[in-house]
Amino acid sequence: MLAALAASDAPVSGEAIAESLGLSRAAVGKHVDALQREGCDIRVLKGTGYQLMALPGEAVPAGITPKLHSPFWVEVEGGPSTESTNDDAKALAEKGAPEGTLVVASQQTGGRGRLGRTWVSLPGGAYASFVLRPPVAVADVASLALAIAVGVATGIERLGVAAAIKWPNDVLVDSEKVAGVLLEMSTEADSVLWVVAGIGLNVLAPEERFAGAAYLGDRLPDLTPATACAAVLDSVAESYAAWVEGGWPALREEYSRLDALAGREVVVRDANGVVRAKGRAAGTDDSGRLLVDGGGRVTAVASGEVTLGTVLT
Ligand code: BT5
Repeated sequence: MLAALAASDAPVSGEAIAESLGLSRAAVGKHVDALQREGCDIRVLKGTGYQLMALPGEAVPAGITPKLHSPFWVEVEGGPSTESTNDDAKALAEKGAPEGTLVVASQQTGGRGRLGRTWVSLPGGAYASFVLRPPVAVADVASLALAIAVGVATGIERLGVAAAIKWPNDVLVDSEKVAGVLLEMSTEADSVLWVVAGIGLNVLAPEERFAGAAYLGDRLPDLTPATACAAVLDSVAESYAAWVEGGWPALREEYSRLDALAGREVVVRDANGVVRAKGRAAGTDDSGRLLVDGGGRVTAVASGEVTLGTVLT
């Protein structure tokens, strides 16, 4: 059964497997269930068949540990499914987990975005959250999400796919969202006790694609979620180290190269939908705030939602 699936990079129909092994279709389904329980990552494509994506040890999270090369990652936890890796990492942070503690999952039942939004977390993606204890003042954490986005985008580029960043936390491929970053933190007076950073990364496209989403597997058909996640995380460890050392200015040049907004007409709204700035996006200041040039008057925006207008030439 496994051999029949492993022999093909493409999906294999249930009928073809049943015929070659002399089994009923129902028996094929049961074998697939059993292989999935053993840790094989098998995609079930309704009406098409089955595709072996990863052997045991290749799936997130078991497969990720051997693929992580940065010494930053001190502990890897997680399982096939959880409600939210951010919640799991926050619980570990509260219990004193050190910086570099990582929680990964192959799917989430309650994946979260910012401002109470949902992060669609189907199997085939990678969901990772990690504990940071940055030695900076609370106000300086503002640019950390963007620093992590730089790491995610750079990691995707190292896999061989061109990526871009839409301020403040979207990573794009072909102008569509391939990853999002969510930061949560605990503070005491002006000190940061911990930050938990979460990354949701779309790798294998599900049968029902999320509108506006990009999937790395469309560009790299052999890519597994574990490989993609490890590459991105190692790159994030680098961008985080650069940020701790030199703050946002240390990453600004790299960001400029990845900036999806540069020179474009944007409207920035706050969480209540109130317009905070309107004009041409002009990079970031030293604190990672978005600069918006509204016809000579430049506004620096610390947070908000960006809507793209027309491209200015
Ligand atoms: C984000 O929020 O982009 C942050 C997403 C962080 C998810 C990770 S997964 C691991 C960790 N555990 C969690 O529970 N969360 C973190 P935001 O900028 O608010 O964007 C959310 C919006 O992105 C939604 O309202 C949708 O429009 C869109 N979206 C949701 N799921 C998506 C997906 N899988 N691919 C592309 N876009 C998606």
